[in-house]
Amino acid sequence: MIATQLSSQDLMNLEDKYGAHNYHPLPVVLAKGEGVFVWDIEGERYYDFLSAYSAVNQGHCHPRIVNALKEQAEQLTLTSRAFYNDKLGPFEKYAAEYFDYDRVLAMNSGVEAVETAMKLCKKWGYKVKGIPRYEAKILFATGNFHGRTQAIISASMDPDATKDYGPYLPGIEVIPYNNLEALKEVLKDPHVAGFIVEPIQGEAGVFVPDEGYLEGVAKLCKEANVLFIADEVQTGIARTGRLLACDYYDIKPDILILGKALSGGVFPVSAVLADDEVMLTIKPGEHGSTFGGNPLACAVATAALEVIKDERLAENANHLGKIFRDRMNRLVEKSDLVASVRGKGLLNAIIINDSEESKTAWNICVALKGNGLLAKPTHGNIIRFAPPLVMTEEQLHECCDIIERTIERFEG
Ligand code: IF1
Repeated sequence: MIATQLSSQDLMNLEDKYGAHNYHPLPVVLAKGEGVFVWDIEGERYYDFLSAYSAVNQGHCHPRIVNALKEQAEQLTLTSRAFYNDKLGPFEKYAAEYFDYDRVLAMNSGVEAVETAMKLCKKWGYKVKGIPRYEAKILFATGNFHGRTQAIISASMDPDATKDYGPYLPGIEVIPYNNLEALKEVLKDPHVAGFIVEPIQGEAGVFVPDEGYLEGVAKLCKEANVLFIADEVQTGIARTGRLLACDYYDIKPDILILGKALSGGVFPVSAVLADDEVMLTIKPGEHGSTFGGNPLACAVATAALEVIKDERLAENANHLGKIFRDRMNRLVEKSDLVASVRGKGLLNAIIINDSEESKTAWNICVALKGNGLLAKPTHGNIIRFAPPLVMTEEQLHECCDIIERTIERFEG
């Protein structure tokens, strides 16, 4: 290492001194990524079992996506939507056909796409459903996570996300997740415009709802003339072993929200998809963003979606996910520390047998890091495991060995 180079500790100190203290990262400073691996600045290699919260489904620095970025960066990066660009239309057509919707509205971050879905939902509520002016309500589920803006945290139940950020946005009602009776009851209210829900709750700890729940949601919403809106920012784009988590249940949301892996983690790209009846309620000048639909994002997102199909990443996630849960279930039987494993495809979590306030899950993640695998606890005693979907079966077994070995040593 050259003498002038900063150490991991120096770099962590810089963030501590000059950055906002809004995160508590694992003490590792990454400098390079390729496929399922990342390297820290000392050159130590790790399996990445977070994938930037499921943004890097296609693997780090996927050459095809990075090439699309490079090529487009030398041509045209941003025009704003004041003018047309030659990449947006082709991307919209590709993505609309890919996910089977009439139209696409491109934004940047996931939370912006959720905000966009809320605005679309309200517009539709007033203009199509005929809800009296400013009486529209949007339903959310307990345990939800949809991002960090003022509007979105108004639906959150998490004190960390909401405390001292009031007053909150009105017109939001939170109902219990995984509970069709509660939904049925609240749908009696004719002012409900939509229900925004994650098919599998990520932040809540990879909570997979009961069989029949999502089909029930789709059906009840349809009967009540309420929009069923799926936030697939985290579950979408092959992560759960299908292109969309909703595909498991053969249901099609009225509004589909995508982000994260839509760009393979290369660049912030998000999108809202809907059919004409919903999407065309927003007229010119009524919504937008400087960067939304920029040519760089469109080139990157098109490549990212092509990679998902061409490399059959949904199929791989489905296959490897079964192996992963099998291996973890064997660990559950052997170990007192691991209470259970749950998930679909390569979105999984193990539940550590300890109180939510305990540091056990955190300490296990620090030990995993020492053994060459990066993961992060969510909600105290839950560890999420979400590697890039380009992993091989052999690599997955090696990772399961690392997890097993780490946890066994931890017990001893
Ligand atoms: C943070 C969790 C993941 C999301 C769903 C919208 C968004 C997210 C279902 C907003 C974002 C993130 C953001 C990140 C942590 C993270 C997360 F742990 F909080 F739950 F992924 F697991 N809908 N999820 O999961 O997308 O605006 O961030 O692009 O610290 O906020 P964004």
